[in-house]
Amino acid sequence: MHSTRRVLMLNTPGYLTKMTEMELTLVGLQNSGKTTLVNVIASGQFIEDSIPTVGFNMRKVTKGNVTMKLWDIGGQPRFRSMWERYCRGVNAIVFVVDAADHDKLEAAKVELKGLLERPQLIHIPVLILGNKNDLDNALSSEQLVDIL
Ligand SMILES: Nc1nc2c(ncn2[C@@H]2O[C@H](COP(=O)(O)OP(=O)(O)OP(=O)(O)O)[C@@H](O)[C@H]2O)c(=O)[nH]1
Ligand SMILES: [Mg+2]
Repeated sequence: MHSTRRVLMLNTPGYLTKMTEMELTLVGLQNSGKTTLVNVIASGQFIEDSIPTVGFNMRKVTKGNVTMKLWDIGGQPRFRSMWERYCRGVNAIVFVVDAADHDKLEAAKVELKGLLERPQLIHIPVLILGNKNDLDNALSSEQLVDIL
């Protein structure tokens, strides 16, 4: 018995075959899970005991034809004045929210609003990422939209 092999020819659009580089900045309150997310994107591993980021980290990750430069900025109040500087000129901003920490949502809202109002960032797309949705008390994305 012999197997039949099918050859599939795809006419891929240019953006899939060309090397693309993009730069993203992750911001959000401390403990929202930015560094953990970067680790998962970079190595597929959930590292439980990540330590709070002091200042920022930069990681370059290549997935297929896309190389991402990820700026992971500390979320503690003393680092928040740096956020704008690291967000300028990037392709997109990822604002990470701990969807299970209800007490911090108001503070997250204030910081998000402040960031969106910066004239230098007005044209940069922002992704709001509701994180920690594995936890029972995590809010859904619809609930986050209502609150934020
Ligand atoms: N249950 C759960 N815990 C998470 C998740 N993501 C991150 N954590 C935990 O949340 C804590 C904080 O994660 P970090 O990635 O250090 O948070 P951060 O936003 O980088 O914090 P700063 O660097 O201080 O701004 C760690 O104990 C993580 O293990 C998640 O998706 N689910
Ligand atoms: Mg961090």
